[in-house]
Amino acid sequence: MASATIPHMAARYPPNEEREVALCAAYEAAFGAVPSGVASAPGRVNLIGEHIDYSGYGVLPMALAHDVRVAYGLGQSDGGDAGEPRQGFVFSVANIDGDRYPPAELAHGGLDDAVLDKGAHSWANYVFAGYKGVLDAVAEGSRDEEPLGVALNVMIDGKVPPGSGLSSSSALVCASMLAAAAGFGCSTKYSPAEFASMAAGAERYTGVEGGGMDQAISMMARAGSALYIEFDPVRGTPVALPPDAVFVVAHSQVAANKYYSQYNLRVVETRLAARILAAHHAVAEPDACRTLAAAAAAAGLDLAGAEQAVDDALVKDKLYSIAEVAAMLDLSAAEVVAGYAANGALAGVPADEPRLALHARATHVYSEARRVAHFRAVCASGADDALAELGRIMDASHASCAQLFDCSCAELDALVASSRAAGALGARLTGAGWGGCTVSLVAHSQLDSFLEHLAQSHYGMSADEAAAANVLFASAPGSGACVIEF
Ligand code: ADP
Ligand code: NG1
Ligand code: MG
Repeated sequence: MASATIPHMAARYPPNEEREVALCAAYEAAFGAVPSGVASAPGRVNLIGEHIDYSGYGVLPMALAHDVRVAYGLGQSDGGDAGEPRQGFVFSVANIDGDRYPPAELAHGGLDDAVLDKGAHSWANYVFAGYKGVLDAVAEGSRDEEPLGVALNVMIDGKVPPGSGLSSSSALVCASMLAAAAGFGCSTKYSPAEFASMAAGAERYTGVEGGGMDQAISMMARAGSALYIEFDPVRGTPVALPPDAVFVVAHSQVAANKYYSQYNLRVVETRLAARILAAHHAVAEPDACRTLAAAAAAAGLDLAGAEQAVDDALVKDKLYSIAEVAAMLDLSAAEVVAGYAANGALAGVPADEPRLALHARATHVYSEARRVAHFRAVCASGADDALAELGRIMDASHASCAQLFDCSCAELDALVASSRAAGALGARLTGAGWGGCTVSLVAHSQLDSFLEHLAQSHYGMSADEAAAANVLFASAPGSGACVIEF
């Protein structure tokens, strides 16, 4: 049964766990007060279903043990009493790794002037985004004349490798959101699914037009199973993985920052493909088809039918220009950009430049959604050859990501090849790609030899050294976000 709220645990202060001791000491040093609690949220590894959440299709991630922790406490109000609301709210943000992530503040007088600068990448924006997501939710239930905000201090300690496709960004947004919600006194008011949806919307304030997978698994995970996550509305179904399967994460050692990647461009390509499919099938409300899932549903197509429809409506291997798409949709080029290219994804692209690989992107999405269904069916089957079949599905996913979605890179492809040579039954990139990590499926009996072989062949070190360097580790389905209150 899904839990009604994010788990809250009471704990004595000072804590005795090593990481929490250091985090709380850093908080005390920075803010001269004792924190009220610590919110934590995990990163994840996605097993199958890449780049399809923002097209409305279900995905299958599991939470990692690696998490982001946020110590929080109310700041000083103007009157000097902790927690007293005031007209000018200050949200003070600091990081245990202050050299890399310097302190920052979001000062505002209400909802309207709590604005993030999407035009620049800043680590603190992910923290501000979590706070602003709570502010938005609180604003819905408040009266206009109420000053809205809370004076809050937070200290961050993140252990999810950043820019690695393991969702450090969403772990940071989710943990920050829960810390802010605790500050606002509403951290038990929303369900994990509601928080997941709030956090997915909030992370878009950073300028990345993401789906909802990462926030959903971080808020909703339960130890012991992967989660099949569906959208609109967000919901999760636990999936038991075969007992002899181990999923191993390996790092390509290429950093992949989503803010600077082609991520938003992919979102636009899938949206445009959806709109063209809807027009091709003369559906009743084509403008309502913002995702490939919506377009297939409106046209009454199952996934195999949708893949066929892509062949009928779009030209294989063709790169479309904005002007060509505009002509197909009976719009101007400016209307295409204004209506479909969120967060400046087409900024600076000349209207007649052939840039949009619509057939390939849509074919990936529909075929990947089929692979997710196949993967779940194999997990449920208990068949003798289940692991071999899951491995084949993962291999096919990687090929589709690399060839059709163009989100791999030479280093990821090489790591996938090394992983197979080391004994993986299947391997693929995980997360957005263009660097970051792979996930490999390994039979439990082969785990030690796989880790040793891959560590030596790919990283030139022992398995223990690779684990210590956080570049190669076996993962088990971890638990979701929680709040510890002192
Ligand atoms: P991913 O989610 O795959 O790790 P993203 O590019 O989406 O990659 O997010 C990485 C960004 O998240 C970093 O550039 C940084 O701004 C922020 N971030 C992640 N972890 C931390 C951390 N521990 N402290 C501060 N910022 C972090
Ligand atoms: P990463 O690479 O972990 O930031 C991103 C998106 C997901 C999903 C995957 C690709 C965000 C917050 N995350 O993950 O929604 O689209 O890429 O499957 O944008
Ligand atoms: Mg991310």
